[in-house]
Amino acid sequence: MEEIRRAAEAYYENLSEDNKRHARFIFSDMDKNGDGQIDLKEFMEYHNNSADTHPSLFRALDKNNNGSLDFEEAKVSYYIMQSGRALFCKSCNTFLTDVYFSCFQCFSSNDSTVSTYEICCDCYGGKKFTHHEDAIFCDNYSLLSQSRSLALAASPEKRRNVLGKISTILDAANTAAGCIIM
Ligand SMILES: [Ca+2]
Ligand SMILES: [Ca+2]
Ligand SMILES: [Zn+2]
Ligand SMILES: [Zn+2]
Repeated sequence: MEEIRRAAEAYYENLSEDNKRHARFIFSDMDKNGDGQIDLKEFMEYHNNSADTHPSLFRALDKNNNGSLDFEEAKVSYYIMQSGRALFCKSCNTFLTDVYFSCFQCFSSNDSTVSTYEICCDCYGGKKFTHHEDAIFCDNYSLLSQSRSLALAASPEKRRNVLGKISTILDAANTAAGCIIM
């Protein structure tokens, strides 16, 4: 989780003043009783309409374990939501705080209906998951470098597909960020 916290801090420092205000706005919007803290109930209610939340995410965000999030802790939540980093283990459903493994075939599939399959180190190491038999799992770091070699090794046409896919992902991320800046 420490890694995500550091990334969130760097991300926040590079936000425009408008976006920082927006992060503040989201925080006070979540803080229904206005006590300057987000408790689990407020957090879950706020994210009610989205599937990308889970109490394990809240617990991971609550750095000092006092059962609520102050603004500093909530900044990390803002980053996770904006960057699409809200990933949960497909097997045990816990929030993937640090390194995780992902099925390479599903990740690099050209079929947009195939969803990615991520699992935590415990589930992967303990073989506590069911996925297609021939799955090759890569950790998130090697996935990143594999994506590059995949893009470089692919035929020009396939490369366009890979790059197209990446830019679609980036577009989606930008649109998501753009939507709530308004
Ligand atoms: Ca509150
Ligand atoms: Ca706390
Ligand atoms: Zn797991
Ligand atoms: Zn797979």
